[in-house]
Amino acid sequence: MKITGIELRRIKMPLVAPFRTSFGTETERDVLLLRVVTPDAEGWGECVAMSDPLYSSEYVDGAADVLRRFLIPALPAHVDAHGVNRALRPFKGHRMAKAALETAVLDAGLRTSGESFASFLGAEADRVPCGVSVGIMDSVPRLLDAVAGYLDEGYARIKLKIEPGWDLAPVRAVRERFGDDLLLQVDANAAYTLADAPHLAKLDPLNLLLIEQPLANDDMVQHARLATKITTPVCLDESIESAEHAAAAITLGACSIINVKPGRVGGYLEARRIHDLARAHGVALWCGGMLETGIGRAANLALAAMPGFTLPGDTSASRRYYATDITAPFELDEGHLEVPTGPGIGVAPVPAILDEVTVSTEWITV
Ligand code: NPQ
Ligand code: MG
Repeated sequence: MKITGIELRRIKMPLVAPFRTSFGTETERDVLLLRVVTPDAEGWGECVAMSDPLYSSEYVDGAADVLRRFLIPALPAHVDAHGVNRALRPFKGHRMAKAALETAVLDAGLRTSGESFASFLGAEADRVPCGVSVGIMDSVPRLLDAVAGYLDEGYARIKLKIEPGWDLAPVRAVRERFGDDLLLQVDANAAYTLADAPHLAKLDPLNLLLIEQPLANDDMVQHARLATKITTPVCLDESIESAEHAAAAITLGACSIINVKPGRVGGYLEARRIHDLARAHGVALWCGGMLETGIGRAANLALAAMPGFTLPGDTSASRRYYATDITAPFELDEGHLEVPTGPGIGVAPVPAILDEVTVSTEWITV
């Protein structure tokens, strides 16, 4: 496939409500979109980096810079997704930028051949159960109202963001109010240290599905220690940036569950490697979320439909984050989202909506 050029487009999407995690509060999503243009088709990719390097070291301006300065110029004249992966391999890090480029090229190629992203990945389900991530709130009553609202919408699983000072009381309150059958898990975004193990063990009686990334991203050994001190299963998010990291975590016993985010691991091909590895080791997977627009959401649904993804993901409906999505909105149906079946990722931005949220565009000839 020959690439004519690539458009970098910055959009600004207001969130329906502020989203607070242990690393900060977001009120709008600053997104970099890639549009790969070929003679036969266009492909889309969404970069999941945040505007500030708070979740990981990547940030949107940095991703745009490395794309225009190094990654896009390294593409061969004729390329497929595996070729992109190979061409980008010499450059260290910048996995979210690489993932966006690989996805856009993959989408263009699949649209040309007429195959869906789900079929390409080896997905088996045609709909996936969805969970929702609930931010840190000002008070427990507000949290209970928010959770009640999401359960009314049909979400199959609730994830509560936690941090020191916002953990035992809110999680206990949610468990007490909504009962033992609620699928409930927590995400600390690296806010604790191993010294907090006795405190985190107080979550044990609450029957959580998992605790996600309790310790720092580079604390793999400490996560293995923590896993022996608490009964809640440990799930890793930030720590897993590649299939090699996943193999190390599994060998160490640092986690029994992995949150897979294609952006964090450098793309869907790497995400598929992690899928195959984890499945072979009986490690459960679920698809994470980075407040994606419909573009990233569509591709994540294809991933979440692979057979190793056995837990509900953070693949929420469009309206969880955005009053108006840039694609046709994804809407819950009995707690599930449908996996797109059209060629490529199966969705495209609505031009008028996209123009309205666009802050800047840049065209790079390849
Ligand atoms: C997580 N996501 O699993 C993340 C982290 C996260 C859905 O909980 C702007 C952009 C704000 C990306 C806040 C969920 C964000 C963000 C949190 C990602 O750890
Ligand atoms: Mg997380």
